Amino acid sequence: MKSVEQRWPDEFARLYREAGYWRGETFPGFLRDRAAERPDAIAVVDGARRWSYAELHRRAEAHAAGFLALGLVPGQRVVVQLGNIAEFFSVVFGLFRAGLVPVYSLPAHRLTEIVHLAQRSEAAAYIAGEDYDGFDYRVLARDLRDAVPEVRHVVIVGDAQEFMALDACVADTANLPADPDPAAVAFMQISGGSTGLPKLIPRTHDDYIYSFRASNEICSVTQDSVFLVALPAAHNFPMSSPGHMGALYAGARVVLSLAPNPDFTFPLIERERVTITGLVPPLALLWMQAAPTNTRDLSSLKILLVGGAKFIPEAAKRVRATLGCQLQQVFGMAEGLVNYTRLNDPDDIVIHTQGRPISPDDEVLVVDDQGREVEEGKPGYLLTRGPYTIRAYHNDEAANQRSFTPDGYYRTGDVVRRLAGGYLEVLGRAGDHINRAGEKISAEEIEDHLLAHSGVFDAAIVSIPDPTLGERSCAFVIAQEEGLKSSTLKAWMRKRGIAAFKVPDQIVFVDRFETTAAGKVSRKELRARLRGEFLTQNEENVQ
Ligand code: OOB
Repeated sequence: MKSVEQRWPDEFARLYREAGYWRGETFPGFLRDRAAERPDAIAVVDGARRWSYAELHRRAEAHAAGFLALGLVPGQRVVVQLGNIAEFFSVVFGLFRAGLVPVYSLPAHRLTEIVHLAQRSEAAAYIAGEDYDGFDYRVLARDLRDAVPEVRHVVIVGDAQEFMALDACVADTANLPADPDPAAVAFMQISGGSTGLPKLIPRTHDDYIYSFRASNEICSVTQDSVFLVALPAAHNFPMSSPGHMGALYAGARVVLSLAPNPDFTFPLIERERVTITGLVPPLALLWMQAAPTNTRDLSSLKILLVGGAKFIPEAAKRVRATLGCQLQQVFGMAEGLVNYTRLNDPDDIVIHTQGRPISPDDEVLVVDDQGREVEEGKPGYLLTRGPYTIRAYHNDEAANQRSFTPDGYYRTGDVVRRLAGGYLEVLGRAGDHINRAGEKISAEEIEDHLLAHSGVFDAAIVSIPDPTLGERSCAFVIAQEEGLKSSTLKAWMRKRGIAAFKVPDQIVFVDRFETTAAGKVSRKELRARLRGEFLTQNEENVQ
């Protein structure tokens, strides 16, 4: 089994410690501290369930002992697939306490993705809920065990059937090991990058805690805050910007919503007096649309963070008037770097930029095709390194070669302009992924699925602007089967065991892909050309 690590060169690690970014704190350590300081304060609200800090801490410790009693060994990886339920927290804090490494998958993921994550991380266990949003994860667990027998343990929240129930996964905490090393990897996030299958992003206690501790300051999160988790809890954005982890670090209250739409969230905002939340742009639009006819009291809401995809200025302008709260734009990535507009920034900055980095030691370069820095105000590719940006993916040498410069900068793939004061405006991206309502879909990954269909000769996936989703996916397909229909192909894709958001929104059949006189074009050029042709032909249909 490969060990999981994330290392910065010594001189950087020293600088980050000396500057006070890395303080040697750990997840189990801060939860224990909060539980000691404010045992009765409510940490997590899930429907009618309200867990205090003492309760969350007690459960996490018992599960930590339970996980180790199964035979799991510190350092092993555990794929976690839980929705917005309280057990998300008792499970992950239990894993942290045991020195086990959660690999965060999304509830929308299906067998293909879970198998990939389990294999790539060499996971020894899988933890899921019995069902969520109408899907039975025990079925997925059975298929996973067949596909990857190395996943020896399955723990299910709720009715576990033949598996181990989370409630039963408890043991005496007397023999728990010491807290993990703050420089060790605490968990792995997954990348929504542009090539192939998701990559694993190892984040350490030191670096991640810094990112949300500093975010708390930037977003004024204190123990009196109430943070609503409207997006999937396993996403990096609602986890750390400042997110549920920032809120728990502050000793604040985390309120879970099963769905992000106003029918679910507005009553929760009223009932729990929510003060801050984060949304992707399409949801922010939906909330603003619902606000005029809403009868719920949203006056407690002070801050709305919007990020994950570009929030257009016309929409950004309307946040305060419609929802009565202050907007903070967030431009971040699971690999690290996060930018915020600040609470005291002038409207112009808040509306037109995606903020500036968290840390004075976030190094940002905006470069041209040759890697030379461009002038302020000119578009270029964003490269970054810093105290909470990874230096390498886990177990993926090819991706590491592509995604990091020799001196350790992460190539974000985003095209930005740097403005006065270090503010960034996101203009687009270099890589071929579709940013569908904040979910990143790799063109290559979907093309590979389509090519597996016997009726498909070739396929190219492109992003098309969409008025509600921001972008939607469009597959150009050359069929080699008479009468192949897009509905058939979509239905077939749905059965491939992939997240539903990856099924192409639209399929356009074409006879051939144009090539240049010189012969074959690259996939990248082909996608760009198809996209261009589609947009010119459908000018009035797309935004
Ligand atoms: C967040 O993280 P990821 O890893 O799902 O996606 C990162 C990518 C960025 O490289 C960029 O292409 C895009 O998502 N993005 C934005 C954006 N925020 C993210 N593009 C335009 N405007 C924005 N405000 O999406 C994420 C992680 C932490 C905080 C916020 C978002």
